[in-house]
Amino acid sequence: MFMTSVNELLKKKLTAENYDKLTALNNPKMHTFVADAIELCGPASVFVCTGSADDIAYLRKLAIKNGEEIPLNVTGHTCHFDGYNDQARDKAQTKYLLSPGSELGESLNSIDKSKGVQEVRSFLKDSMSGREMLVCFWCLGPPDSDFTISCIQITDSPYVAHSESILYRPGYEQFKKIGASPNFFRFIHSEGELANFVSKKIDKRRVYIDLEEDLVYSVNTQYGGNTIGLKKLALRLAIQKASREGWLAEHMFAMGIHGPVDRVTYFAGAFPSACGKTSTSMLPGQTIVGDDIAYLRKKAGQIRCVNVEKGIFGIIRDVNSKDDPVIYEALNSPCEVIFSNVLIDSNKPHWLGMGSELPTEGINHSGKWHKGKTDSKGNEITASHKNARYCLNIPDLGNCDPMLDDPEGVPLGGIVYGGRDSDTWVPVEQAFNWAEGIIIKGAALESETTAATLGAEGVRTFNLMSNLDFLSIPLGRYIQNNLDFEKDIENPPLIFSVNYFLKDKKGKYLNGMADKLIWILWAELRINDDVDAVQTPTGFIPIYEDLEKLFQDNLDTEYTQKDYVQQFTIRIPENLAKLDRVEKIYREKVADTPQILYDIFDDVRKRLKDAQARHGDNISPLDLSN
Ligand code: SPV
Ligand code: MN
Repeated sequence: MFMTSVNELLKKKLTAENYDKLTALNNPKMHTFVADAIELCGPASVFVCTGSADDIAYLRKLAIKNGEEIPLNVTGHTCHFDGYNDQARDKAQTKYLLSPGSELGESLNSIDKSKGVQEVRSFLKDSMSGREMLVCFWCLGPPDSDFTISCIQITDSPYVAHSESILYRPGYEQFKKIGASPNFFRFIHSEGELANFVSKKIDKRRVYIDLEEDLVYSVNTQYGGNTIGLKKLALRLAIQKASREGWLAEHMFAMGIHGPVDRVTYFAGAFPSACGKTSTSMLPGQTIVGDDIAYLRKKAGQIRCVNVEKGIFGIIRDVNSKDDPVIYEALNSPCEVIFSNVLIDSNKPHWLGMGSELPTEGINHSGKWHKGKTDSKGNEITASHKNARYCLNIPDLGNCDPMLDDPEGVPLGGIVYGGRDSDTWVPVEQAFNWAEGIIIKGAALESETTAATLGAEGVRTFNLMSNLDFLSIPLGRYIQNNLDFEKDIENPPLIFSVNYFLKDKKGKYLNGMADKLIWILWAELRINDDVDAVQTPTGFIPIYEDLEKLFQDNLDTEYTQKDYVQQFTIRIPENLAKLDRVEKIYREKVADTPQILYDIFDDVRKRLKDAQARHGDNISPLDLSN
């Protein structure tokens, strides 16, 4: 489109006020994007959100007015429903648009670019007719920092725009600062045709990502993971950008762990969805920087990290006053919260595991609901969906870390990798060094599946760095980038694995929910050289007496030597099987796996076998020395 016609179109379709707001940003590429979206999607009107209090209030009101959100009793609280079959990220229909000659490796889902663009644009054609197009500006990371990435989101869903106003920092002023620069991320979303306020054409749900253009299309869906551009769609763009520029974009929380006296040590942690990531970032007595996505950069010989977001889109299931007091408090206080896919009764939200009895009827993602209701396949519909969520501002939490918005980020002392693992890893273990941490903790991460993505639950799946769903570069290159990242860093963060889901032979969990605090506090002590450790074939584990004291001091519970032995027994056959399982995936599916991965796997396998020859299949930590 020529600039004159862009300008004419904008002038014609926007009110004078909205036109002025848009053109106060002098960015031709952005103007062309908006004009093209208007031509394609055919909205009835266009609203430009500057992030001012009035504009944000407008989005909130619109979400309620058009029925996408329902106001609840507590001031600031609303509820949104996604369609019955639109409750999670759609991995199958999320694809990279690949130009001829580009290569991403066979593990990444892609579609020929011209075919994909044509398809998704045909679904977007006139998709906003009769509705208002919302044009919003946000940024990833704190503004005015090396981490900042400017973004524009176009959507016809005020729920999406409202969620983004909670989750991201305002970007309009930042956009002014980038001037005419073409370097920003673009997201275009339409919920498509609606029935009862939810996307109707689920079979035409698509999320297509154009890495060459830093542009993502999303259509015929409302679920946040598919629609909130700055969340998982931006993570894909950021991973590619980071790879080009020498930093890391990770599916990680960030938090301050408060050690002895006034010491704060910052951690980042990667866990697949629904494996304890948010609850780790919310550990009692600690401070949260972020719960989902972090950017890591090297600065002055240190690795520093920011939360890309300023809010949480967290799983609400099992949030109760006992296990998650800080979140529970916010969910019951007058502040801005969007509940999604919970059960509503008398204008109050209810969810599985909230710690009180649930009503036997109400409204949920299936419509009018009563206990025992089944869906068309005969499956019982639970009161709230297992992936039901809340969306709130981190500064509304009592434990918000003061460094949340620091443009320099927080200095990282430790990195944690964890998954849902019933039988292999011990509750916490420190890798011997950076490379081993990246390879046998991060790149070997597996998890038993949960409700956060569509598909069967409870299946053990490979998920390196918990970032597999979002990788936009070949897996081997991603691993190599992680390995290289410690270069020029004098004291790289220590790398740990954690496992909150270890079970005994009868299938009973060996740890309580609260125990995770102890594993992380121990890691904090290790980083600061305060405690010694026991050496295993795969890393360093705690000495019993240190855990005994940590349990006593922090949870006021007795931690017996029997607990310790049971939890920290090194399960050799399971560890060997895991290495074989994961290595097979790399050999068969990841053509560019760095050789060092196989070398480290071989070293570790040898150490495990030597230990097995000496001690047998199950090695008590008491038989290992420090
Ligand atoms: C996750 O599933 O990892 C989430 C929620 O954080 S989503 O927005 O769906 O990605
Ligand atoms: Mn996530």
